[in-house]
Amino acid sequence: MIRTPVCDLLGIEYPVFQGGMAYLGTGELAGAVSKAGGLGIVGAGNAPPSWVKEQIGKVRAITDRPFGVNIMLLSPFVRDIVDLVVAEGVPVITTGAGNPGQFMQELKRAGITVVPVASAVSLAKRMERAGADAVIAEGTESGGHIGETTTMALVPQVVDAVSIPVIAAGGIADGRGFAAALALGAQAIQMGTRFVCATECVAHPAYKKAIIEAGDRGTMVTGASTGHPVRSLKTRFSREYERLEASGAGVKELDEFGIGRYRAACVDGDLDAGTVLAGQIAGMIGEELPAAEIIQGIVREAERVIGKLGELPGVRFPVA
Ligand code: TUI
Repeated sequence: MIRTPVCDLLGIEYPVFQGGMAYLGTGELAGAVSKAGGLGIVGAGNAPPSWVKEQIGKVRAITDRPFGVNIMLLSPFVRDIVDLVVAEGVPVITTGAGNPGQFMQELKRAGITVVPVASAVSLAKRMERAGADAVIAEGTESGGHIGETTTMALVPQVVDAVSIPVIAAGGIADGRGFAAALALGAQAIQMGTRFVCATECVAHPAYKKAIIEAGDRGTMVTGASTGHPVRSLKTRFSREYERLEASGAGVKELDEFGIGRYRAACVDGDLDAGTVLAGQIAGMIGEELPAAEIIQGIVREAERVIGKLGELPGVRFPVA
């Protein structure tokens, strides 16, 4: 049994978070993850509060266990989503793509546990000062909007820089990665790409298939010139976007070219015109599985890996 203080902080059985993904972090997926003992997270993305409220209702119809809502801080509805999660008594909030400082006191006063995502040590320290209960250190291996530092380098530096629990995200999809994250000082892991390929995830079958078929070099990063670098699978659209960006197109033109592309891929399954947000670990994901099997499998494998650390092939631990 892998238990850490984060399990007690959040009232969950296993220290495994599901990344809060726009469109894909629905009530069905978040409910399945929470029911299985992890932390399921509804991804508010750019959705209106009515959609998020519906998803919260779906989670609660599936399980009484704790769950979260991810607030994407660039959303035009961010103010209304904060009001909604307070009114609904959502137990845990994660945030992405910004600093939740301005909402922190309000969320904390409502008794909500606040766990922002940070992609750099400076951000993690700022979030701790603002009152965060824990922080998700997300490496550049992740899908979607990313920072510069790898999970391997970021996690221990964040662990050393803050006193609150750290959750590792980016490039983790099996028990070896889970064990490595614990070795780096993390108290939990968060997985996005792995849960896109959960049976309960509403991603279009073509989107899941593209992840399952991707190799280790299957992703690329575009949008650095806009200030919002994004990792996605190499598709016809992402190549076209890369060419447009390299030709010196401005932020406005690039933003317009990108409108609706994520929805096109994950809802409509249009992989030519759409953007398939996914992390580098897509290369290791080989099948669609129910969320409960993903969680049980990764916990069991991490336990086995940790138990066998003294028996690694070719590695000898000198006896003092
Ligand atoms: O947020 C994510 N992943 C996302 S958000 C998203 S929607 C989007 N699409 C295009 C452009 C921007 C957003 C798709 N994927 N992960 C968590 C995350 N947060 N990664 C990096 C950050 C982050 C970045 C800057 C957190 C804080 C931050 O603060 C900046 C500041 O100056 O305060």
